[in-house]
Amino acid sequence: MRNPDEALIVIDVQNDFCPGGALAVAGGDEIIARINGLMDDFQTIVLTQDWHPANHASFAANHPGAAPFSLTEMPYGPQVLWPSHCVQGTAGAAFHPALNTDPAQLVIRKGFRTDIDSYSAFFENDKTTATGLHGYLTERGIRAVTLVGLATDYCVAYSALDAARLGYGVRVLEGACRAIDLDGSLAKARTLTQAAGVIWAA
Ligand code: VGL
Ligand code: ZN
Repeated sequence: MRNPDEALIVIDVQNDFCPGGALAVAGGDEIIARINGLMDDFQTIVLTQDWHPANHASFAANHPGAAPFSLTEMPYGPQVLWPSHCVQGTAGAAFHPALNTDPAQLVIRKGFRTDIDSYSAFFENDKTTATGLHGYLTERGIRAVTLVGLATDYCVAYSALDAARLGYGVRVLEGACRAIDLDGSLAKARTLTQAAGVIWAA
């Protein structure tokens, strides 16, 4: 059992990020058995769920002429335009059926505001709109977080960076994550988060 001041944060283990899904991450489903096992070690477990309205600004389909995986400029900075994914209430947005959701005490939904994407479990992509997770973890006395899930180089890495900036001890278990790896995004994510003090473990 880990210390009671440590939380396991399971990022976006949803059907659309697994093989066959709308924004499938290669091998996304391979991590689920290990994540289920890790849950036995933690007393605080949080799941995040990417949860977009169909007209979400991060969807290429909502930008006429734009190709999926191209970049656009949002008021808060550059934004990748994704294939439509994790639309609220759809099967693609549901947790993968193999994920054990029973031990989780909190599900944080993110990306539900039409005009802002939200990679991080703590802040939306404008870097100021809070999801409420920091308040929850603070009230539960959590000082360190272990991050696992999908995708390593987007939602996991952005969550890790914010957690480090908020003062948590942060560990990413890379073997319990899978990456999209778009234009070197995985290497960039590793460099940025390590510079912020995030520990990458197998
Ligand atoms: C994610 C791209 C778009 C993720 C979510 O979970 O990493 N990536 N929405
Ligand atoms: Zn998304």
